[in-house]
Amino acid sequence: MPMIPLTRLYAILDSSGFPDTEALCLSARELVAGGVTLLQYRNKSGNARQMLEQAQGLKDRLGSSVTLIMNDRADLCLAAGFDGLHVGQDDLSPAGARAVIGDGLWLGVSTHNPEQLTQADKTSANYLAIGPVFATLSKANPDPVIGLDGVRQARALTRKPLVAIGGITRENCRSVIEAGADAVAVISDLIREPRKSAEEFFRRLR
Ligand code: 3NM
Repeated sequence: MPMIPLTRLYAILDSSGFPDTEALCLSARELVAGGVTLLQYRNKSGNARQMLEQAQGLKDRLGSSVTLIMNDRADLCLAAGFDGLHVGQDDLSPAGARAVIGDGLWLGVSTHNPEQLTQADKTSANYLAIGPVFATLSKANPDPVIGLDGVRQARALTRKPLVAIGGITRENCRSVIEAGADAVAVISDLIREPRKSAEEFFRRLR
């Protein structure tokens, strides 16, 4: 699989943080104004129809200025014309996901411990995620916190681009990159003031 250009900030828009599609898209535009070029759409509670509508809304408004990644749903990734798919341990397997999306799109895989990371490293995933690095309120039933040591350990186990996730903020992001992550994925610390917060992440991650 080709190496992909990961930017240091990987923004995740979780639909649960927004009252409607307009608010979601507004936040996305603010993130892009703040320099974000890699954005995941995550919706763990909506039905497929609503999800596709929101995803298409994002795609229409953001165009090709951003790499758009769909969480979990390979079908909606294709239907919305997204650039990639992100799967977790309970979603389609990496091989199954790849069979649906084909070779041209990005595939990311969530892992939570060295065993899962080692397994995912053998797949066609273009990048691997590891977490939660710190405590998080954004995920139901999160795995145990791995800390910065978990990031260092993960770094030693893969040469694929490594995305750290879970409880990462402007305050602690630098330490996560210094522990070996190529990028930080963030939900909560981008919600309140997306543009300002994204700009600050980029400043601290230079
Ligand atoms: N996945 P926040 S932690 C979506 O451990 C997600 O794989 C995780 O949100 C994992 O930046 C997490 O608000 C939540 O902590 C990240």
